[in-house]
Amino acid sequence: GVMVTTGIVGSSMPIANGLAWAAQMDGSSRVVVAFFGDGASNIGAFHESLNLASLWKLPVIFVCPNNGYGEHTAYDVATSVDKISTRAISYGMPGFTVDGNDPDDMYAHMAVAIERARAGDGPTLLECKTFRFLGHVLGDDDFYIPKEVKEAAIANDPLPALRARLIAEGHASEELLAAMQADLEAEIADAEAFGMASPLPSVDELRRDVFAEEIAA
Ligand SMILES: Cc1ncc(C[n+]2csc(CCOP(=O)(O)OP(=O)(O)O)c2C)c(N)n1
Ligand SMILES: [Mg+2]
Repeated sequence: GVMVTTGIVGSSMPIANGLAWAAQMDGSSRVVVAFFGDGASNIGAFHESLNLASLWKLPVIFVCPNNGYGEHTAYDVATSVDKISTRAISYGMPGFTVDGNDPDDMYAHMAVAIERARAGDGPTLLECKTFRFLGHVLGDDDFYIPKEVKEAAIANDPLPALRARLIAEGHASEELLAAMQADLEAEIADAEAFGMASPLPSVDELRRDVFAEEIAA
């Protein structure tokens, strides 16, 4: 169900609207989830997309992992609101700030948003607070992130915490999780090998899936 990824900041939202509109026209129960960063929420496409999605009650969920930085720019110096979720008010849709590092909080909010989308009530905006452990690009020494802030975030890494919790609550054993991890790593390695061994796509593919009817080059 992963329809598209793109390197253009803010471009996931209009695309998600198109896919959600298609789902609505088909009368299917599909729900579309658009991911984008805190920086992307300052791009025009964010505002246009939320407006249209709300107006047309599209089955889409706008999920913004707010990691506090857009490239090398801290949230506070680039964004006019304390919480991105409040921007939902302008477009007449529910908006929530969620602990993006807490699986239970994420599950609960996504469940409500999916139910709302499927019921034909329209979109939801979820701002999911998180952090990033590395700089924006390779070779970026992230000098612009206060050292203690980063250290505190790493100490609160949600993945080891979830792993420990799954074991403590008896949902999984250490052996099961290790086996799952090994399987997934092997699958990723296979996919990478397949990609590297595959021929480059032909130029003819450039226009494929762009228009309903193929337009001759
Ligand atoms: C339209 C556009 N402008 C600028 C860039 C360069 N750029 C790449 S990532 C980025 C910052 C994105 O920040 P955010 O939305 O917070 O996403 P994050 O990297 O934190 O997930 C920028 C400005 C781009 N890819 N596309
Ligand atoms: Mg960001």
